[in-house]
Amino acid sequence: MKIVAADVVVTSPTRNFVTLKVTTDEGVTGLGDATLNGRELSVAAYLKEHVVPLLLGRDPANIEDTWQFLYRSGYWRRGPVTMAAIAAVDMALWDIKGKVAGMPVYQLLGGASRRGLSTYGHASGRDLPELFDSIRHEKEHGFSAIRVQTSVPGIKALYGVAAQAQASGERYDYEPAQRTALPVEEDWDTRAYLRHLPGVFEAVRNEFGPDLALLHDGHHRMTPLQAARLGKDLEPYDLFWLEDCTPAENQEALRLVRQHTTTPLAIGEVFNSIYDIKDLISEQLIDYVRCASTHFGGISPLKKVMDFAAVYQVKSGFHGPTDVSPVGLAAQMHVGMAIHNFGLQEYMEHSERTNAVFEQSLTFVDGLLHPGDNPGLGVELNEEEAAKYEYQPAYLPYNRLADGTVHDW
Ligand code: CS2
Ligand code: MG
Repeated sequence: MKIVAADVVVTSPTRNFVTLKVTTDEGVTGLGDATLNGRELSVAAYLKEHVVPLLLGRDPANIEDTWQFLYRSGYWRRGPVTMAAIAAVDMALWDIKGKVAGMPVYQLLGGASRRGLSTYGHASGRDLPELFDSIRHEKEHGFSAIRVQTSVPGIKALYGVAAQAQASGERYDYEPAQRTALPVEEDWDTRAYLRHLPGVFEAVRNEFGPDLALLHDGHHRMTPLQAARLGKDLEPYDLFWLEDCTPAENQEALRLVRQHTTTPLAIGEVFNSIYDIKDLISEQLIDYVRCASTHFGGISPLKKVMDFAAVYQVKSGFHGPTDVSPVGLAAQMHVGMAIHNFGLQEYMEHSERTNAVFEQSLTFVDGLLHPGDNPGLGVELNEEEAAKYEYQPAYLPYNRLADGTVHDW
């Protein structure tokens, strides 16, 4: 079998998605996600200009060889643009392999290690009553693990907090990338945040009892010492994990945090390769790998990093926001089904419009997500629907401190 075409499809149903569609001479097609939130067109160009010409004529069966060829022959390795492009090819080839074999991809990765994937939902509130409503809403939706984000007095806009109360019956459609010509500026004050957050978790624990798994995303904003203090302060409320407590590029930071707290740590959504996370795993400085198939080079490296992590009892907690497309989500669901050291899957649910563009076989029943048993990844692109939505520039917000200094967002 030979690859005869590879097309890059950019569509923007409710947000921008970049998808690679690989076609073989036997008419089998495979999909891959190449979406890099806020920088989408750079990956589309990388694919179109530099990857597609190399794929034509190749045997789609040789996934590992194609991955190594794209990684090594490019000379300039790693980075989110390169790795998202390679990820899209890797996913598309696994999709094709599954379709040829007549099996869902998780079967090719070793078969199912569980009935489905435990997931966590997102709750947020501008005050406690709104937060409690949001948590109830997520529980009713089937989630037994919930990420809790809250407004902080003195900070106007805050990451992960919905701008409006969740209307009853409606899911929280989380959309931080805004379709504006320039990134929106937000404000930040770490001391105010550190003072406020433990009280919120105390109130949530008192209200919802000891069973509910609670998570929190620090979104890269603290210094190592501040993170260590927050981890300690949150210990009485038994978090499932504290995510991205410090900026991920400073790996040493986790060593300091770890020495001070037993709050479990999760990190990795911005990582692109095993080299970003190997020391954190082997030194047992983290508990959950947050990498996403799309930004980590695809299914092949994600499966490998999890097999490496298994040696150290580190589990998965793959990044699943709405900017990972249904194709990227499916790719990591198949990995999650197969590996023994699965932990928890983030699940935000895509909008109806997105789901009309990407037709999916996934199911979500009683909090358990399953990729379905269609051959391949279980996602098909409805190209007519996709063509209705043109790309729209969108940016993530950014932060400034009170004195005007730019801060991590
Ligand atoms: C996040 C994301 O889901 C998460 O944990 O940190 O919402 C993140 O901000 C976006 O994926 C950025 O594109
Ligand atoms: Mg996060």
